[in-house]
Amino acid sequence: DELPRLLRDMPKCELHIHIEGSLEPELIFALAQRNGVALAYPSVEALRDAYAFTDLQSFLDIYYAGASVLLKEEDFFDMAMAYFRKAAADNVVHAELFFDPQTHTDRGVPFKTVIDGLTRASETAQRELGLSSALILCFLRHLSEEAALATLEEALPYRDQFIGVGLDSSERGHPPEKFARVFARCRELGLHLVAHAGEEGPAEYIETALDLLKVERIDHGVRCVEKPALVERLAAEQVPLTVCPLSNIKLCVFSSMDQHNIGALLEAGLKVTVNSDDPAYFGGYMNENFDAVFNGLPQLGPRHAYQLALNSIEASFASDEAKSAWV
Ligand code: ES4
Ligand code: ZN
Repeated sequence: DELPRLLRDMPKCELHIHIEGSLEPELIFALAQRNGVALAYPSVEALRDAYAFTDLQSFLDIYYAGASVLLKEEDFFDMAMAYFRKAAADNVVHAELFFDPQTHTDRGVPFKTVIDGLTRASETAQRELGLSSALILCFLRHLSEEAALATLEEALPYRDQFIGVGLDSSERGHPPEKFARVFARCRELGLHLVAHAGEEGPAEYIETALDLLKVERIDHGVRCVEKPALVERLAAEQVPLTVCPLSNIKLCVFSSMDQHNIGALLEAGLKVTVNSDDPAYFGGYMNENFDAVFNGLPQLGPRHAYQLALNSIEASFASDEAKSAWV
């Protein structure tokens, strides 16, 4: 069977990866030691054993705790380089990385420390691995819009080091319209716009993200199926959905991979992509996600694999010139 090799070898883009979610337990412990940070877990094994999530919030609590070891520019560099090596091994040719500056600035880590470490890793990955990448700044939706606006102001001196903004963290009770003003400002600045919507939150959040925030892609979006008219719209407008299959299983959005709707969405003509979300927490990087999807949904074959890879290239914010080199 050629399918496993095709999944592994085809060039692909990753469009939904929280770089703080690539922090493996071993690196968390190494950075805790290097920085003299105390952890609530006695060992790597004990930390990994705590990765049993019931919903998004139960994950976010442990994800923010893990990020507490990141203090110096070198820490952000080491974290991103570890991810880039994994991505390159999976034949990811281009990655767009989410980062959560508020998680760090609220602990007293300067914005510059965060973005300079990530930028230096991005440049190193291009040079040493031939992997292109870009950064997308995410606002934490459980915090206020005023806090997001302040973060944007802090980020503006580094405008050339990121290509867009997104919206992540706790979805329910924090609808897109809460961030209408900050997204309008980002739009004026010429930034790309994306938002998490329809992961745990309702299908309406996908509609308001598109109509009020004017996002270009929806992160997750799997709950669109609850509104048939929305599914039709997403297909007609070819709105990319950055779906994260292993994440959805670990956070109990679907009970198992054979229940996942990615195959149905793809068959319905939506511009679906496969992504790892928080690979250190959810059981794998890009190729583990592709393997899990194609093992769990045996109706999918090489034609679907090719379409998913093509979608990821087309839905990326890379230049047309770069894209034409990958197809
Ligand atoms: C996230 Cl899976 C997920 N959803 C929302 N926000 C996040 N931040 C990191 N991972
Ligand atoms: Zn995500």
